[in-house]
Amino acid sequence: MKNFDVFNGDADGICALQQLRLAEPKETVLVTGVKRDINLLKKVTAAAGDAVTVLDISLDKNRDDLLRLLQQGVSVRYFDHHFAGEIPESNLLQSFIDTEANICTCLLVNQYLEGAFLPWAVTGAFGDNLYTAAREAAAPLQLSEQELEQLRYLGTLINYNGYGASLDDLLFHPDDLYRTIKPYSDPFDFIRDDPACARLQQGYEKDIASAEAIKASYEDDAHAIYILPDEKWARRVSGVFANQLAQQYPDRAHAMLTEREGGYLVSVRAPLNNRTGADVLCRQFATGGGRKAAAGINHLSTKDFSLFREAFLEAF
Ligand SMILES: [Mn+2]
Repeated sequence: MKNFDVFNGDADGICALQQLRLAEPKETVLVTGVKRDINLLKKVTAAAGDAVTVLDISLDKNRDDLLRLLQQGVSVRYFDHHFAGEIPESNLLQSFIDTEANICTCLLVNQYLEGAFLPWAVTGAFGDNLYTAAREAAAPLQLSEQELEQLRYLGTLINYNGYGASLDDLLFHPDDLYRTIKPYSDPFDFIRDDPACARLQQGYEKDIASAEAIKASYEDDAHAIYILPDEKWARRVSGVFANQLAQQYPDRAHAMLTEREGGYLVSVRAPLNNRTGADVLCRQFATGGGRKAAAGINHLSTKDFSLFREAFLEAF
């Protein structure tokens, strides 16, 4: 019998798995990818009696492969906070799904484990940009401001590592990063002792400094549009840079465009203080989609840039 751990390559996915495997140590096959690669269940070839744990990827987006596995007699345990649609009926499926805005997969696993590895849950929640929820969850730990800041920073670093168009853009393959973190039951030990943490920090600080050197291509009180170049560092940092801007300017909507193949990859964040409208805006374009608070367009051609700008200004 084989065990599979299928997890999003971002902080929420990695920190959720970290809690679970500290509580239930087990040799498992790891299946993950860059943060945007969410069609992960299709990579699982399992047989009757095998067990799959799924963390932080939409059930709706993986429905066909979930049904395939259940039909093959594979048992599945599913933790997630993305849109799920109808949850299949099967006694082989255990699901822990909550799409409430202030919940992430780490916090769901934390509930499941009754707080056994809470500092890792807090780290992942910060990484998912849920600062308020992370702080509330951390209350029983009675951490100082400085310690909370350390966990916030670690969450940001792990989250940063997941961004890229392909694995080739990343500093660490997410499964390698997980294996590096795995021995640490306490994130403060990882921060203090592991060279991988220093490596992430160096990469992040360098990339974010490059991003901060770029001037907004449009800016007013309610909007900002940034255009980043077609470079690895830009693909790595665009997501965390957008999160950082959202925290700095919570009343502003942000559009992050990364140049690619005669156009742009677009990521839109609704204002943090009014997290709605991003999906409707992006769906006006052929390759757009996403959630109310955060959405994107896979390819916006250069000639449609002004059209996009008008629609963005209109939307928020
Ligand atoms: Mn998440």
